[in-house]
Amino acid sequence: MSRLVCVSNRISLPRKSAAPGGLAVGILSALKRTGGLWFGWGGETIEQEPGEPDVHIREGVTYATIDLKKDEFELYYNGYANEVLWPLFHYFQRSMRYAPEQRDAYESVNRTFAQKLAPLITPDDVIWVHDYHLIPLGRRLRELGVRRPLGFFLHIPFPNIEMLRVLPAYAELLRDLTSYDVVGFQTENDLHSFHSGIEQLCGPEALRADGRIRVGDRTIRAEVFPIGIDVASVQSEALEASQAEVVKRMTDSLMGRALMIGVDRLDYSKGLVERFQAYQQFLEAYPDNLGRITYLQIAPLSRSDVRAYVEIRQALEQAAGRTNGRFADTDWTPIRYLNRNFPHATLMGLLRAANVGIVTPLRDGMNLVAKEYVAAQSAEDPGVLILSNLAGAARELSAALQVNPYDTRSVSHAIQAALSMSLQERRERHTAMLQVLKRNDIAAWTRRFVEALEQAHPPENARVRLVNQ
Ligand code: GDG
Repeated sequence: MSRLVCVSNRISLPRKSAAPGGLAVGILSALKRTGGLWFGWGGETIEQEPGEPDVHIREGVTYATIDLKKDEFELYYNGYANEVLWPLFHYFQRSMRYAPEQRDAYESVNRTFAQKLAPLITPDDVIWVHDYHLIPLGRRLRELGVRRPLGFFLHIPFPNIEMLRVLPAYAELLRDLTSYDVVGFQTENDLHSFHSGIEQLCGPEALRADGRIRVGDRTIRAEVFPIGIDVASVQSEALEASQAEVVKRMTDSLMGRALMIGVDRLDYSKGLVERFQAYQQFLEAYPDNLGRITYLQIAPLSRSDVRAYVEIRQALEQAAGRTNGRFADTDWTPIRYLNRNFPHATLMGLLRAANVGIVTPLRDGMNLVAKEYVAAQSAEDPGVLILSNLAGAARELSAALQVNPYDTRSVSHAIQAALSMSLQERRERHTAMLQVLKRNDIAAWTRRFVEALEQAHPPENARVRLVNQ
């Protein structure tokens, strides 16, 4: 059996206090099965050139972390990854801030990743690269003579060619994706978008009838691998945490009111401004609910150095303040808005306590919180999931109350429908969704991707000729 090498922008060593987030749980579950190596940035920036990786072994998994140069990191991470690729891939063209130096830094950091990783690769390895920060890494590894199977999985949406063309280096980005042997997307939509790019770059004959893609003298696999969650672990975390002090204190403080919960990184793609608006419209349209519902929004800060994230934070503080100022009473606050982090298990306990889970991103690759909300519910008395039809998860979770997140009036009606839904309907919807989650859980996701990688035929000559070269 091959050794699995996972590569992601950021890795964090397992800590006792906090369970890692969704992507990290996925990578760890894959690595723990095969034993393997996780390579990435360790979280430190330095003034000088990065040295050799720091290597730690924990529970059979090897972690190799590198430092990155401070000035380059800013341009690569805050700049190209999060001010160019992230907004564009989420169809927020107006939030994109392009500067050529950012792209230079992005290329340079990917070269550094390749140079530091290549010497660690052994003849048994299969290499799985994660997410938009590292698209050029595969090509760079091939240039350094790496001949093992290379896979890439995109956690966020892939835009249609008409949106992708806004990126000055879009052809190079598509070319870089074709240097992998396996390219994975969250949904059929993303795969179709990738096909639209390949068709433009290589001509329609590149898309073969069996779904494979012919690029020069190579054939690559581009497929859909929707990420799942560890259902059993979320269920037991949620059940256990429902007895924890912090969750009990929260439920006691509701004084019998209904609870609606949202959990999202503070990011403009998550649709929080529109969600706050929808909640305000709900309170206006259904005044019987005044004093009878609490909306708990947990939104840990992320990417605080990027301007768009500072702006969204201000907009949300104002919106929450407006609604609370207008509707709150001496013993009731309509929105509890928190910018702090919680341990994963506590979050699962809070999700379980909520009658309504509201997940309304304006665009999302998958959205694990939607899946976690469903898994965290009690089967006897489950809550209702309101889910954006623009989240990747909407495809699998068709039994959620689906909404268009921009249509705030419909979202306000959906909140009312969720609160008044019969127990029988709540159970039927929950059972249907849980079945889907169990069928495609995190283990199935990693197994399918690793199998595809193991079947891949990397090019004979590692210094492969790529399209348009
Ligand atoms: C990207 C894509 C795709 C949240 N707050 C805390 C915390 N979380 C956990 C959640 C969940 C994960 O973080 C967030 O995952 P999402 O999928 O909801 O969103 P992104 O961070 O944008 O993830 C997304 C995902 O990658 C995986 O492919 O689904 O579309 O954008 O697991 O529970 N965890 C802890 N404390 C918190 O305060 N410990």
